[in-house]
Amino acid sequence: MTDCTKENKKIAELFALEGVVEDIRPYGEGHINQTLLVTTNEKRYIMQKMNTKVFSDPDSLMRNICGVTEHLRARGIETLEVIPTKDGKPFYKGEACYRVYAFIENTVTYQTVSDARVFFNSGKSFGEFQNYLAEFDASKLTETIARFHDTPKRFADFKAALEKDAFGRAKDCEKEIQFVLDRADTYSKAVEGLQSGKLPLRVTHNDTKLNNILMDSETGEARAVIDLDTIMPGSMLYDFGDSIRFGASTAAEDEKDLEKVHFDIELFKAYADGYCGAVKSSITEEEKKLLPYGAYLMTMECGMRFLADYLSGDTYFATKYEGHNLVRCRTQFKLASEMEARFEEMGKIVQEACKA
Ligand code: ADP
Ligand code: GN1
Ligand code: MG
Repeated sequence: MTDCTKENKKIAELFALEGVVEDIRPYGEGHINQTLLVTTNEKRYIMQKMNTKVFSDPDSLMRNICGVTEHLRARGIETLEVIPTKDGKPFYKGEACYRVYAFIENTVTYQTVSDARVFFNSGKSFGEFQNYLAEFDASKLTETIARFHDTPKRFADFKAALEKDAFGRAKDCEKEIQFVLDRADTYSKAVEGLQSGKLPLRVTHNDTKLNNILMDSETGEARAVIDLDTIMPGSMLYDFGDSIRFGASTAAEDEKDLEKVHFDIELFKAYADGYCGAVKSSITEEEKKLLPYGAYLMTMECGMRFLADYLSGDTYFATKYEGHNLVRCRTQFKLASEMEARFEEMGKIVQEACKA
């Protein structure tokens, strides 16, 4: 066993696990927490070193997660099961913070959409999730990252990173920088809609990418929505949009060959059918009108966050090589530019999906 594994084993043993820890290894493709698969002689678990730079208040974060998962479980919905420490705490707080979930077996997560049916199912499941959250008392929730999807604020952060250009990287990405600057007047519609009351404030997931949902490995049906760290008040545009930016692409989020990256309108339709079918009794006319814009907005927002992180020396998103965040931002901008050309079609698809 490596020193790092021995250290992790000691931490895992602080939790109320069944059986004896036999193996620990890195797991999954998340960009924020450090995720480990822990195997005992009886069961499997997910242990995460929580990213306390990103989530500065782990106590409130875990209170949110325990509250939401209890709410879902009480309604018979499969969800994350928090495994407490041996002294009954929802997470371990030492030099770093760790939490453990039961591993949800016989499921898979996808990094790209393999078949439109899977994307339809994930849309349906995120839509249903939205409905369950509507019954959750929002006053019990702490905002875990302030102004998470406030795109004008993200744009201001991007401009500050550009101004600093701490690593002298701006010269390598002038085209990408210009792409973000040129669209400055398109970033405020969601925030303004929420402020004016034109868009309803809802409890949303806020990070609805495809690998944050576990699909049944046999049936392809959605089993559980995971990565509940960012459940906060927000807009339906965010949940719909973030799924589209990641899943309605013909390639992975970090595909280097942009020739392979396209916005796939058939996948957009599959997701819209699943999602809108589930939320059609609560969606408002304004939301319906703006869902396509939500897809564009989340794609631009994520792209400018990747680019800002590249300019700032890759301190936020986990990266596997230098330039990883730059590669990621390029796929987002390619998708956003293709969406711009298809807003009308996207709008019709959403209207149809809400009727069906
Ligand atoms: P991050 O915040 O870094 O994205 P996630 O909570 O999304 O971390 O976890 C990363 C990955 O680990 C997920 O995409 C999924 O593949 C896997 N995973 C997380 N929790 C579970 C679980 N309870 N059962 C099975 N797989 C899980
Ligand atoms: C992060 O945690 P993960 O990997 O599911 C990020 C999202 C981004 C996404 C881009 C808390 O999601 O906002 O859209 O990467 N999560 C946080 O892939 O910042
Ligand atoms: Mg995740």
